[in-house]
Amino acid sequence: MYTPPLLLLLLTACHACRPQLPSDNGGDNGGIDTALPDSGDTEETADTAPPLPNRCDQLEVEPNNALDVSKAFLMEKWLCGAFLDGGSGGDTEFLNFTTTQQGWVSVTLEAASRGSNADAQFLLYSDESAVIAYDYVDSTDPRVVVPAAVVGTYGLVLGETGYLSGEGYDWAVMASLVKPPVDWTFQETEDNDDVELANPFTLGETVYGIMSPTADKDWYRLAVPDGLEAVVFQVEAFGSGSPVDARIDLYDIDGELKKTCYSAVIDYDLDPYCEIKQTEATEWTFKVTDEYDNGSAFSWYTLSVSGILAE
Ligand SMILES: [Ca+2]
Ligand SMILES: [Ca+2]
Ligand SMILES: [Ca+2]
Ligand SMILES: [Ca+2]
Repeated sequence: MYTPPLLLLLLTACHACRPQLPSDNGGDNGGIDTALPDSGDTEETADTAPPLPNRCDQLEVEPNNALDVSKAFLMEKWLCGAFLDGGSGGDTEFLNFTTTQQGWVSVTLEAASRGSNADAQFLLYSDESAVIAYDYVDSTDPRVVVPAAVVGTYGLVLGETGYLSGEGYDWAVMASLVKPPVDWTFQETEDNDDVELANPFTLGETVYGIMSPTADKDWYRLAVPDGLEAVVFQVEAFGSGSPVDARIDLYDIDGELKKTCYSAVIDYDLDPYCEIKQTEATEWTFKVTDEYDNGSAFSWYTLSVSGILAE
């Protein structure tokens, strides 16, 4: 997965601009309130407003090319817009939405899947985290599902990966509160960044972990009984909307690296799945990292370890 510069630049800008976020400035940010489509008294919702396009519940309001003109939109409804007249720098869309409770949030951006020419990407950020999403499994349309611990305003910046804009570069985005996409039996305990600090792991369990800060290392230690044929390590992350591209490094009882798992058997499945033959009682240590050392409070994974019994 490569890293286009566009949203990285915006990300840097956003960090610099954090004190001006709508949630922080008491609502005196021009444009935020007037962008809400249900406010009933704005020019955008006048009687003469054209009907909404198919599968659109609200429309983008320009200008929105900078954080100080970020436009609020409603969760659970499609917001439609276009990368239009952006010049050589492309058209960027600074948006925001507000949660009312803790939980998990999904953000889905549809462009190619709606017939648009745009290769759309987005930056999602809160006061404490940020993630950039380029694509999702087998589509150039990005989607993330992340824990939303912060109740309040989340920023969203949309961009076209090649800075392209014009006729036919439409997009639609929705932010939703969703159920947790995964189950787990225990949560990691930091600091586990060194093998000496490995969290104990029992066969049959599933851990929930966060890759944060960047270049986080999560070490685990697993006792394996005899009578097994193999041990199976299985990550769930990217395939369920996490930004994490996980990797597992497995070490034997002597501390020797025995196997590194990057992905599943199926193409495009970034979530590692690996089996390792193990018939005698022993101990494994293993480390979960992000392949690109990315990390944030949004960067979650689960890892299940199970035994395959000998015939
Ligand atoms: Ca636009
Ligand atoms: Ca714009
Ligand atoms: Ca961690
Ligand atoms: Ca760690």
